[in-house]
Amino acid sequence: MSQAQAPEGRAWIGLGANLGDRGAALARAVQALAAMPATRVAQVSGLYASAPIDAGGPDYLNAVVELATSLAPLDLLDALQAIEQAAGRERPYRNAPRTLDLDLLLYADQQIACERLVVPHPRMGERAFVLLPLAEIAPERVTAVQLEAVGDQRIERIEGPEWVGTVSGF
Ligand code: A4P
Ligand code: MG
Repeated sequence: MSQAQAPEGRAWIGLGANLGDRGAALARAVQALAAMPATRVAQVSGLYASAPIDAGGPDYLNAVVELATSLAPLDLLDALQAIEQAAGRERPYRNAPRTLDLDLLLYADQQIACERLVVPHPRMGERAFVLLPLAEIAPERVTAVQLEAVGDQRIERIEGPEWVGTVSGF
């Protein structure tokens, strides 16, 4: 990893898991995010259980984390993918059930479109499992119209932000 330094800015990461010990995987992921170079965890949303969208398999656990980071976007993506791999992520097909998915949702106010990275995440605006936890910690980044549009998706907030400390494995 080149670890090019950018001025410190905010980035929001979507966390999801629907295989294995999902809560422990997400809690360990937050710990791994906090251990990335030039990065700290600024905020953690509550923990949500959600029905799979555009995918099959068991229900997901989802959350969103706000980072303060000096990593440049592609270095941040490299670090996220390394954490996914360490969590045993396999990619048999698109939207396959997964032990851990880390998506870069937003990087400051930047718009990025290159082969490996599109930011804002192109599907985030249609997904309750992103919008609800994001609205908790960054309400200015989510609109009422977006929230209304995903109102029919099955999702439940099962814990507040303290889940990070209470789920086993952290
Ligand atoms: N990539 C491009 N832009 C980004 C970005 N902003 N963040 C590229 C992360 N990666 C980005 O991702 C494939 C490639 O996308 C990466 O190599 C990267 O270069 P992946 O994680 O390997 O594959 P994927 O998970 O199948 O795709 P993706 O895009 O993560 O899927 P989605 O669209 O996020 O959907 N339902 C519920 N309830 N909860 C969920 O968490 N997740 C999905 C995954 C589907 N349904 C779900 C959930
Ligand atoms: Mg992904």
